[in-house]
Amino acid sequence: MNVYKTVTNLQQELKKLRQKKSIGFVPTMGALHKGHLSLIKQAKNENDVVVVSIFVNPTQFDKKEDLDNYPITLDADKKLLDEVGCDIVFIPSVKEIYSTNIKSQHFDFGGIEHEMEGKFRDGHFDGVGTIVKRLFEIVQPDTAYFGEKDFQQLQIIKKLVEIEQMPIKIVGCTIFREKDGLAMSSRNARLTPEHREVAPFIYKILKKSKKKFGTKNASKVTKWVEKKFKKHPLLKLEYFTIANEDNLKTFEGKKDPKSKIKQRAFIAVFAGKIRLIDNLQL
Ligand code: PAJ
Repeated sequence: MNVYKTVTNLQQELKKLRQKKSIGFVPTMGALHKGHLSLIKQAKNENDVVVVSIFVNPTQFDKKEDLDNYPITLDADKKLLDEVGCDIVFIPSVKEIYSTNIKSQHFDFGGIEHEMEGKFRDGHFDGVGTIVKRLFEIVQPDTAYFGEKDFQQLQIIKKLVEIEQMPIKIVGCTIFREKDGLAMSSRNARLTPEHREVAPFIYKILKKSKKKFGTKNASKVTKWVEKKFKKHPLLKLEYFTIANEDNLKTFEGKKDPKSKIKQRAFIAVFAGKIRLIDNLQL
């Protein structure tokens, strides 16, 4: 596996490869776990060459504390990437990416940026759009892989390539979970043992909501979830929303099995100081 820290060196290598080989790309912020690796394995199956980037992007953090506490495990990451057969890893510095102007570009993603995460994380999707656009320009992959774990992010990236007219196929990958159902996340390692023990409650509630949504309308299911969390001693609900997958607008009615538009339940929960998100197609 080749490791590159500068755009120039990476592009020199990619220029040669691009003539004959398809390039799959998986952008990450490191602290890799099996969720990330599942994306890389899929990219590996579908492309000749796999590029992974590791870059903790400062402009997508709305809280400085969150950025400062973001886990950095570069040696372990490189080992995992090697084992899973990654060909190229790009680990740029902040200066390499942003020069001296560490600012986001402002994007209009047609409204999906204002729903759910957009309401609670100011400027987050401008930061994500800025870094992914920059990485796409640098790597110019044929296909890029994103997890459904961050479903709103996945939809934003699909919109980004459309707006910027980038010839890149965006592939969404299913959520990889712990045995007890907790969605894998770099943040899980920061949970206290008590919070880690109760965290699978989030996925259990999502599954129960799915069952209930079969017969009850979405607002009723939402109220039921809110009541469940009010009673929970350790987990604090930030939001639970049933929304359309395409425009991410809140859906309040009953499930229509004939409709082409699917709904998904989205949830954000505080387990102590750690914010966890998850979602499930209904
Ligand atoms: P990061 O949180 O490191 O995630 C990198 C990719 O892994 C994202 O596409 C994310 O959705 C996916 N992922 C994380 N946990 C997953 C899980 N349990 N199952 C499946 N996929 C999972 O998301 C980011 O970084 C950044 O915002 C980034 C896109 C790199 C831009 O900075």
